[in-house]
Amino acid sequence: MTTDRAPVVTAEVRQVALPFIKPFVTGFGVTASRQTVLIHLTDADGNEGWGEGPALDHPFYLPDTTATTFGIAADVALPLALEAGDLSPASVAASMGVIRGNTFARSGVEGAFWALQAAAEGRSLQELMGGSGESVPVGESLGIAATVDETLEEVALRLSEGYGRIKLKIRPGWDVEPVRAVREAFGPDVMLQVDANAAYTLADVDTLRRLDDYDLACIEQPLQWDALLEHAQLQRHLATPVCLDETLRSFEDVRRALDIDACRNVNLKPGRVGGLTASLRIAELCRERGIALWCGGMMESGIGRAGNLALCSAAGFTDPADMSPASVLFEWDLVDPTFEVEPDGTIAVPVAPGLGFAVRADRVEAQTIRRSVVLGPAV
Ligand code: OSB
Ligand code: MG
Repeated sequence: MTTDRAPVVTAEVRQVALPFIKPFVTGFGVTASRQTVLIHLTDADGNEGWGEGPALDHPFYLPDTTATTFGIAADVALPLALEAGDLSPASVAASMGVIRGNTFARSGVEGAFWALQAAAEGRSLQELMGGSGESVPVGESLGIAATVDETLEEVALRLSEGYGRIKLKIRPGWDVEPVRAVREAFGPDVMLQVDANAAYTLADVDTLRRLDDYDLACIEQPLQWDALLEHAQLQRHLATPVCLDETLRSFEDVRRALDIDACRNVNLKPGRVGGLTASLRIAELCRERGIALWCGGMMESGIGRAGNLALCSAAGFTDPADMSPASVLFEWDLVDPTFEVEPDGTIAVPVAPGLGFAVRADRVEAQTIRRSVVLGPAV
């Protein structure tokens, strides 16, 4: 199926500014600006592939940043990928396998090769990934607000729009109170969970245990980003399932976490685990082990979201995805038309061949901060 592929003729990496509607406030601080990294390929038949490496501008979520992602993608990951025997995503992932960490860079490059292969074969990303179904259920991830009333207002809005699950960002001083208020205002049937973005330590176990009273689907990343063992200790004291985000940066990380019961719920972000190939393996592992699994988000543009949407239509995904549409996050998207959440709380999975969305190359060009054209071998 991947034989006789036309060669790649252009390959470039871009750092692009996305126009945030408002800052995103979490347990790791305030994120006021959002730049992302795009990888763009064309082949000799005129097919295109776009990928996105959605690290944040700063190293307060994980060590990767927009700048490190741009540099590693341009200097190492994309040159290695171009040397892969065939251009299939699996070969590209294998050839980038010598890179340690830098998962967002590897994921962005691999994503571009997924989209290119889909375009070359005239198939959708969903078909290529073996997904099924017309749409996927989604929830909303709410940043920390100035007041509980503001939070209640936004939850009411999202529930009225159909979102099937609410995730509240928490941090010390903003945890039991907003959770109690949301549970009391919207009742027991709303699927509710929290995300601490690593803002607590084991000394906070009493506070975290109080959250057991609110029937949360999970507590996401309560402890430090690399605190695998501590999460296993914490899970023993909590009825609520621990979900890991920051700590899980590869297939092996997920396997280890499940082996020691450090989490009973998995947030899977392709960017964070190094790409869609690793993501599909993780989904299979979670399915075998009967672990709750959902697709997280990195406030990607529609370019990154395209891969996420196809991914979470594959087997193994049990819970709604973090997939706020561009209309919630940005002034506009890099794809046009972009997607919206339907009244039934789902987003339609793109069916068009290739990426599945039309990229607004004019916006990409206008928003580009820097660009690197890859011509030669890896550093
Ligand atoms: O912790 O899940 C997180 C965004 C950036 C970095 C970390 C996280 C998030 C989100 C966003 O919660 C969810 C989305 O992309 O819609
Ligand atoms: Mg998270």
